Amino acid sequence: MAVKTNILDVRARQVLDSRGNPTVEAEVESGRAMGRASVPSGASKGRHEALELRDGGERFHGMGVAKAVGNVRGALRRGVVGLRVDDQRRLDHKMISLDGTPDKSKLGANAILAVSMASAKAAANSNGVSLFVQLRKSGRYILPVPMMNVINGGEHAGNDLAVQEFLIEPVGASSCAEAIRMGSEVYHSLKAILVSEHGRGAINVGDEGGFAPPFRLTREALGSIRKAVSASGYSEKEVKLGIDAAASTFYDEKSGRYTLDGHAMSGEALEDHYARLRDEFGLLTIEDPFHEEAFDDFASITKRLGRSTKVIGDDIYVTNVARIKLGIEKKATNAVLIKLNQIGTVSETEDAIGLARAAGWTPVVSHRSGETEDPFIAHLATAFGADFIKTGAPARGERVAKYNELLRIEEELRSKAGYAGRELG
Ligand code: 2PG
Ligand code: MG
Repeated sequence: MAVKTNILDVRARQVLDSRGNPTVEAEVESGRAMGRASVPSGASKGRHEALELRDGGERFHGMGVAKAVGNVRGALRRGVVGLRVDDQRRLDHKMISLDGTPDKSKLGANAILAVSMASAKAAANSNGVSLFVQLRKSGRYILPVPMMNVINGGEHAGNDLAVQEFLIEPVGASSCAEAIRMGSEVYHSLKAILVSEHGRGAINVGDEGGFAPPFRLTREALGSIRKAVSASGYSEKEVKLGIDAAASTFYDEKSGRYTLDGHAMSGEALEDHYARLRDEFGLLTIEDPFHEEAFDDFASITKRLGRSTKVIGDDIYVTNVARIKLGIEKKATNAVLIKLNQIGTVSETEDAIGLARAAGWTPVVSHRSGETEDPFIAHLATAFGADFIKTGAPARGERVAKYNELLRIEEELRSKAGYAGRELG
């Protein structure tokens, strides 16, 4: 006989993500409560990510996830009904073994992750606690520094900026709520500066809610953000800048060169270019400076800039413990981006964060460019003590869903919560 905390039923459906593409939403029902979760989807994906199962064919231009939804309703439901809703590891490992492939390509990482996340929420709701408490029950919680993507380029926007993301990081705030206020103020100052200097067309936004001005050069984008920080009354120490180059997207495998800022560059020349940008703009974070297999180039820039800059690996690691281990061996970076859907279960995501922490690296919990209104990652970042959370501009519903959830979490924790900012500045 099932007790009240066992999984009684699992449901799933197709819903739309923020780019208007279908994605998987699942519901896990325990005797006491229900948990609902939906999965995000990337545009600049790492080659080694777990597989996002898409239908192909004509419906939704091939982007349908009816097969993944079918897998939740069929194989996954049959496999997990009866398991304890609060034994996340057992549940996740059951689904991993039902799939049986290294990249979750049989059932789809989107199917498996939706159930994994929904189950964590069902457990929290069954116990009457917030999700972050369910994910980690003890210890002092530290709220992450928001990394807000205020200018979009690369595959996230229709402009000519090769660098994908230009981020503001309010490390000088005294709380997460204050950081979110500072971020919103800088975002609006930037909007005014872009309108007055480049006209109203410059404030159209990209996939993550950041502006997509008609710039070509990395320096133009960073320069206007720096102006916005100062126009908002903040110093460069209080609000740091960062970039996600997503360099695989401007790397040409044939020539071995990167095309950025009007030049085709070798890895070495690109490192020099980043070093100059770092010196000029005091970049606190540089994500994916090189393509996703360039462990040695990553190690070289980390050695050179890593004392004061977080070199973050995203596409190179894809939240995969085996690849992060390789990175640790090679001293490739000093920080790692964490995305649930790159690996496909909550437990494996927790393991990736734990491994990074043990190596002294900085974990950065991240959204995807295609998101839903699900605020799961706000809880994940709080529960596992991520130093940063990257979840887009302080605008657009699917982005602010996460920032607003952090406000609620901080309010719930009151003085019991710290803010990760100060030590990072
Ligand atoms: C990234 C992400 C999120 P995408 O590269 O870090 O900002 O983009 O989801 O398109 O991979
Ligand atoms: Mg990235």
